[in-house]
Amino acid sequence: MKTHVKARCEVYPRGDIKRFLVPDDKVSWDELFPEYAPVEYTSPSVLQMPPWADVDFRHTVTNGDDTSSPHSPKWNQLDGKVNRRSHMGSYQIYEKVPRNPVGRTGMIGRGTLGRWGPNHAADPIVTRWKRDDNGKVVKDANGKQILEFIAVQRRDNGEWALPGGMVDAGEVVSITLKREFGEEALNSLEANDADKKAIEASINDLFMKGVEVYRGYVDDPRNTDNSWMETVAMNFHDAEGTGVAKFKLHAGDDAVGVQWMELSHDLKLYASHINFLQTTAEKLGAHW
Ligand code: RP5
Ligand code: MG
Ligand code: MG
Repeated sequence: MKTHVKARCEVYPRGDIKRFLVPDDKVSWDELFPEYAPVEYTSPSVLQMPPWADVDFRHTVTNGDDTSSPHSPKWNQLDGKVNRRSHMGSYQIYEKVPRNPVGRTGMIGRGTLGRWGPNHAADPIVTRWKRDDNGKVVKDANGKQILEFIAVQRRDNGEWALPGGMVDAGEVVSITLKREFGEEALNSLEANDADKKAIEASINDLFMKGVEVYRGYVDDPRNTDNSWMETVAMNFHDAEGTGVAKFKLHAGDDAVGVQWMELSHDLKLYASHINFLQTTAEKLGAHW
């Protein structure tokens, strides 16, 4: 990703804190910007140190003469169970903290993100061909087949998005993809045991063969100069329309809505999800 736009949104999500405005030509760290005075913000819920968040290691604990840091993250490495490696290559540490590899955001601290540096997510892109009432695949004016994908409406801001979520510490991406899809698009968290088993089986079936569409930085409105989202987006395509078609969609957890959405270039979606969908359409030779 060459630049970011949503990561410079004027008002930071879930509050009224305003970022320092970064013009397009001052995003890159290579450009001098002496007036740059980013706002510092880390949300109170992150500072309470839930299990998914880092400690604020910059504040050292003084114990008599002994000044020791309670925590010193191992940057650019697997740090215990926490993956601090970036898909973008090695990131820089500047004034003790990681520096956003894409550039300035107008905010320092972690905002609402738990980890310093990369915060890893996974995005399942579940697709099928659009069909008419007789089950015949629909084509556009150029004879290209039209894709539909499963979109969820986010609880935090009402925007439509891929049903993605954070990779838990120690979790492998293939598990995150299935777990988040089950939670957000099929409401697996609230299903009874029998339904849970059925949901799991159908997801396992569909998610057996996926195609990686994107791996890297996400232009997410929660990003800061020191914390940012990264993802692995995988496409699971039901070409015959026989597998996913039987899924009963039911929004759950972080999602308040779920639907099959027709894919086209002019959709307005959360973060940089539209870019992952464009690549999906290209890979499948679909209408865009
Ligand atoms: C985006 O945030 C990722 O692409 C993923 O869709 C999502 C993960 O965060 P939550 O949905 O858990 O808030 O950057
Ligand atoms: Mg989730
Ligand atoms: Mg989510």
